[in-house]
Amino acid sequence: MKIAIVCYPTFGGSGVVATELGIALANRGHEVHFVTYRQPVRLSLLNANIHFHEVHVPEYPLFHYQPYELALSSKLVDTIKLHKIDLLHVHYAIPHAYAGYMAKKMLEEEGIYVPMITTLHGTDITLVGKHPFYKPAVTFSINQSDVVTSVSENLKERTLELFDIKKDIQVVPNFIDKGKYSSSFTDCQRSLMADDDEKIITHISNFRKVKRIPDVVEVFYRIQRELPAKLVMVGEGPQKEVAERLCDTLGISDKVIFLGNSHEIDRILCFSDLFLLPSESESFGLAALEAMINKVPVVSSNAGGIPEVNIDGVTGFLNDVGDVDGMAKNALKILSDDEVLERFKKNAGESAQRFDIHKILPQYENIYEEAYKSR
Ligand code: GMT
Repeated sequence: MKIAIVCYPTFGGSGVVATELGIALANRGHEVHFVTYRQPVRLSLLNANIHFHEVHVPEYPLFHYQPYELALSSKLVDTIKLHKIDLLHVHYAIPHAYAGYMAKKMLEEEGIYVPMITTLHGTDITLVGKHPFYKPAVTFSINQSDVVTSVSENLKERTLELFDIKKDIQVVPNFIDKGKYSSSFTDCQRSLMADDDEKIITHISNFRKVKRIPDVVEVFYRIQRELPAKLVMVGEGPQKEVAERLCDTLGISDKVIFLGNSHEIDRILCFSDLFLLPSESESFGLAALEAMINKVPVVSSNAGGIPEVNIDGVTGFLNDVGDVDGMAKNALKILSDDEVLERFKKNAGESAQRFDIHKILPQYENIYEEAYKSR
């Protein structure tokens, strides 16, 4: 099939999922066209089946806000016509489902019918989308999608609670390409980060408030009082400075390494002993899954869809949001005994395989085929 994918091209989970999906579809022989404002961070164009179409939004002084949705919907119309696209898959409802709907309607005027699949990712529903300023448009564009998918059962439930949705929502969980990690490199450079006797705790995110970054530092503070440890913080965002200041206040700056954004998180996870994800809300927690496939146990909050990924007492532990004492205790349960740590590492790696891309990709392909047939 010829598939147009719309996503955010950034380090965020929805962009990563959309990009990895596109790459996997291209490897299966589909022709994939990414339409977005920048080349997605995980996208390499070295594949004859992958195309990238950049959406330009020219600055015009009259516009206080530049109309991205308008430019995106026009770009979609042109791309779909020029490349004879069969199907449109938009990731993250705002504003992609809205722009996709407009493109569909414009194309219908010319007798071209292209089904639209909308995948809900989380904050497009639980944080931004439910705001009264956006809610009517989000509800409308979800209801106008030909197929709606969500990345977890929990996100499906939240969407049905928060919006007046008339469409069935199919749950297609996020996935991981095990093949990418199975090579587990021989040069995992643990010694660059920590001494032999130190445990390495890792957090990866976009450092937004929803991730509860101060909780990561507080949990680590409690851990390092009990055993030698380092904290590796990966990512960029508004709460990074808050974290740096808190580390300074707690006197642990020399034990915390801030690495910024990274394209090579597997090279960091390969030497990690534990992953912390204390988020306020999380539709799925792709970062936790990426940790697990690298055999890193997860101590997390029990928010949103995280319990569908991190299994309490098996792949890590779950605590209530904000329970930093509980999270630290559970982290120490795993880290204090090498046999226990090995068991959790093994469990994490095995459990992550539930989300192997080869199990999830056919679900998307079936959805595409059904949508295409009923157009
Ligand atoms: O977590 C973020 O803030 C980024 C956000 C995004 O839109 O990229 O992530 C959401 O989508 C990911 C991929 O489906 C999920 O794994 C994350 O759990 C979800 N984030 C939230 O719900 C807060």
